[in-house]
Amino acid sequence: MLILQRLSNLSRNLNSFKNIIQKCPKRNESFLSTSKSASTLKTVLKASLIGVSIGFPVGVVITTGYSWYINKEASKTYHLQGKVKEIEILEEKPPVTISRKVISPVDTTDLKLTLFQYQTCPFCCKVRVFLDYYGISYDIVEVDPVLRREISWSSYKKVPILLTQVESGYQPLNDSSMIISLIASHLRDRSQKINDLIEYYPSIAMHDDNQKLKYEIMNKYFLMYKDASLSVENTDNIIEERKWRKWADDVLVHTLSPNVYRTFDEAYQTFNWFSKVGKWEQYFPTWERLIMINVGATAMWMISKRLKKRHNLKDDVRQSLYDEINKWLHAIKIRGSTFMGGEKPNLSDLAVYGILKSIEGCSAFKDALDNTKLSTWYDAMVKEIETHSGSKYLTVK
Ligand SMILES: N[C@@H](CCC(=O)N[C@@H](CS)C(=O)NCC(=O)O)C(=O)O
Ligand SMILES: *[C@@H]1O[C@H](CO)[C@@H](O)[C@H](O)[C@H]1NC(C)=O
Ligand SMILES: CC(=O)N[C@H]1CO[C@H](CO)[C@@H](O)[C@@H]1O
Repeated sequence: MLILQRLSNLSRNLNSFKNIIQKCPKRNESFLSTSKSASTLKTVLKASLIGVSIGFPVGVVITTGYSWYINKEASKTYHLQGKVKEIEILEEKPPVTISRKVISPVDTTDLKLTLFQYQTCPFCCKVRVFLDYYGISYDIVEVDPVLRREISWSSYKKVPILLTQVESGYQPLNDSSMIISLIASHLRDRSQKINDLIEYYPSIAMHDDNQKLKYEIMNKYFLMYKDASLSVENTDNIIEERKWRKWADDVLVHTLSPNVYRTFDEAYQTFNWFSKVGKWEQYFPTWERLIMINVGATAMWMISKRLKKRHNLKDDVRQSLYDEINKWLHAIKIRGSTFMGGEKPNLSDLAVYGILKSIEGCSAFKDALDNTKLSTWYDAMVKEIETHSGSKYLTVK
């Protein structure tokens, strides 16, 4: 949902809209009305030559100045490059009310987990699907996407956050893909404790393409196989699984927003569905829920246009969604099996399913079912998750 983050971008968006609306028609008007007479044309040409000769250096100065400024800002943080973020651990459980408990009858792990989430955030859906598939019990805390008081104890400000009980206290885990890789590594070999595994997923400071300092979680798509020797065939499968997990986060997920907020009506319907399945009525006061729906729908509808451009979606955004889904289905077809993981789902099946599940109640999802062959794989996944079929493969220990 990224609501707040996008809301804060809203004013910037509005500004660029205003620029487009104000600039384009004016330019066309003046061109049409002056092209009739040769002398005015000459004047215009001369004026625009002057315009160009002034505009070009001004442009160069502005661009150089801007990148000088960006580099100057970046230079203040270059000494932080490569810095490893210290891992925070809590002594006490944060005082929050559990929204609901998911109790699995087949849970053989002794994991004590609390998931801080938005019900329809694709990254949170991914984590829930993973836990449900393996039949692991967990508590859920539904976070208010506007005020986010429920995660005020955390310096990491996104969801999902998975709070795990460990010997020395409560260990929060930050990112959906890291959470899944870490817990999956633990499930393969329970002698690898959460506290030990966390060392393999450090957050390291780096500068991105825009010279902005950010922390990147290392190895987030990697499982830790410690000492296990793997066959070449297994290695191939692992690489494929990793590739599609990354694709789910980097590509598939970006087709969602422009689709579910495509028109104002669709955005409004989408937020009403969020409210329903997120049980906003139950968890949040009415005024807060109405703000979330109305402001959210309006903002996202406007912002989705920009997201469409940023992620290079087609003008008909549905087509981009179908294209990506077809890419996925085609790759499974080539493998000649029900799932990417073969006869049983692997982590990439779980990730793609989780992400698509986050839009289940939107018309974009219905359209995707009608216009692609998604349903065969999707229905098979629904069954796997509902029956916690992954629990069969967990060794009791
Ligand atoms: N890479 C993170 C992304 C998580 C993320 O972007 N979460 C969104 C919700 S979908 C969020 O919490 N954004 C901040 C906000 O909404 O204020 C993950 O995979 O967990
Ligand atoms: C989660 O993020 C916070 C804030 O960036 C950081 O302090 C903490 O150590 C991170 N936790 C893990 C397990 O990486
Ligand atoms: C975690 C998991 O179940 N991974 C599986 C992914 O799929 C391959 C087969 O393609 C299996 O070998 C992995 O065990």
